[in-house]
Amino acid sequence: MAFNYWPFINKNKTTTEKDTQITVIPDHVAIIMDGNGRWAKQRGLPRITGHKQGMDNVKQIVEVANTYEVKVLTLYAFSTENWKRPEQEVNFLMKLPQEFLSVYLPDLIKENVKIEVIGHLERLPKSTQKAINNALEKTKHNTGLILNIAMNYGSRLEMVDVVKSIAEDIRLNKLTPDQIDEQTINQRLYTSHLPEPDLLIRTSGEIRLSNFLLWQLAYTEFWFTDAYWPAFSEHEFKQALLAYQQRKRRYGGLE
Ligand code: V07
Repeated sequence: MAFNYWPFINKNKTTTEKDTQITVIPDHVAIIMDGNGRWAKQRGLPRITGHKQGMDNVKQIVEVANTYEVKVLTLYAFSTENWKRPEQEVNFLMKLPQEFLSVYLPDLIKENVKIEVIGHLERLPKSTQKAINNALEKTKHNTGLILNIAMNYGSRLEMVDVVKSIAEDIRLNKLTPDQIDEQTINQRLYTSHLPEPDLLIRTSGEIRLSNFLLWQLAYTEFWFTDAYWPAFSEHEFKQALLAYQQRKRRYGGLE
């Protein structure tokens, strides 16, 4: 085969994709899980069925990320803008955390996954908050993958919170304006204790950030796929890891 001079391409057609070695694993992968409604529409199903399938796929991808030994997986589950959706869709989405946790929390505990959340939880229904707080409590000592879920999260709101916190410290004479630097901001982000994302994945063909982790993504590699979130499988995840690894290798050659 004239084209098979590139060492990373399998010469032998019987070798599977699994033989391709992934040697560079990002510590922190962030995902915008888009396309649940479109996935359903394509099948003539209601949008909420797409969300339910998307929820089940969260568990699949958590398992994949865990086997690749990714350290942090941040998922954009509900944005501050999602409140503008039809009321019945919002109500359905608000029940998904309970639904997810009632089905999958026992597995996640066994798999040593630590659940964390970022965003304004106080605006969520009390029952949703309870289910989430219970999951945080039950997994707080786990040492495996950190599953960080963005719930009622918006990056601009996060920045507003950061600014308020800095203003308050100045008012209390704990800080002066000339002391403010990047670290002052980093320390106040919801993600202050986490490494910055190495890889951002967005599904469903949209090429924008939609108010997700604007500060934290400053140096992150981006990878986009047309696959809808419910159909985003280990195969696509691996494609994203391969693209990430190739970009890192190229840097390596130049530095
Ligand atoms: C939601 C499924 C994934 C696709 C995106 C929209 C719908 C899992 C959760 C979740 C949240 C908190 C938690 C555990 C699980 C979730 C919402 C929507 C609102 F502690 N999936 N998922 N929450 N979707």
